[in-house]
Amino acid sequence: MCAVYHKYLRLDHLPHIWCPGCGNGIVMGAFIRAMEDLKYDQNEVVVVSGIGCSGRISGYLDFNTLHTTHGRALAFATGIKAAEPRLKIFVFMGDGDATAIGGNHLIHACRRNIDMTAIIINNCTFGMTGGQFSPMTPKGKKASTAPYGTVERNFDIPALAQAAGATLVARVGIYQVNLLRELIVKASHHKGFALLEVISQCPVNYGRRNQMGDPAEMLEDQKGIIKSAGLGQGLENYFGQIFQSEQPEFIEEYNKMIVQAQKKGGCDV
Ligand SMILES: Cc1ncc(C[n+]2csc(CCOP(=O)(O)OP(=O)(O)O)c2C)c(N)n1
Repeated sequence: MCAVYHKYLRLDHLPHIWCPGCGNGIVMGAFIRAMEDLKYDQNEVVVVSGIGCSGRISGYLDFNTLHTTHGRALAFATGIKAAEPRLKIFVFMGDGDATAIGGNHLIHACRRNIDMTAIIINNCTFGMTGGQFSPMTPKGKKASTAPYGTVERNFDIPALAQAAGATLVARVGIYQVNLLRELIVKASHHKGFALLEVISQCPVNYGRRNQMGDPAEMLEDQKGIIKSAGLGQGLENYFGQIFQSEQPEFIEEYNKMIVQAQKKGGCDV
């Protein structure tokens, strides 16, 4: 990586823990390039992550960072934003982190339309713990907990987020790394809750079990994953920005309520 980007990395924390062919490093690379485009002061950026292989991203980045508990990254991020609204918040989650144990936090962050950028790295599995099926494992695919293939349907993350109230929603594949960089910039400029689903690959705990070939072949396969993810939602084969709207943002609304309550001399509770 070009030395200009080294300032965004905690070089003393490298080498990273990710397996060869993993998509997490590609997402992190796109993120630091987007930071260069955004020209934020590193001290005004907060990177929050949950637990999982993808959750390690916060440890390698030299911003204000918080590596939180499994599924709770958005809850921590909400607290930070409420306390210091001037900060630019980016939240990294795995698909298990965001849609299984953290699924409730996800829908409510969308509903509140709180101003932050959430990035779900969807490798279709619980990667760190050995490849259990997650709510994003496509039906029929094998997992350590589904040796004959899972019988459940997966969520469609963009459709879920849009229905729950997120105001910018996008889906991008790992191989579309420049588009990912652009979408991170756009999401950060957006006032409200922006959600990016990055379709990624876990060659070791998911690809190998499903005979999906090498990491390059898994990148080819991402188009198919996107097709099955959007089935029936009108989002088949959809890459890039899917939805954007303008809705009141949570912190702004909350502050308005405080001003009103103070004018009236307090609430009657
Ligand atoms: C409360 C709690 N439950 C379970 C775990 C075990 N755990 C650690 S990482 C992980 C899987 C993470 O999978 P995912 O979020 O998809 O991220 P990936 O590792 O694939 O990037 C689990 C279940 C935990 N650390 N904490």
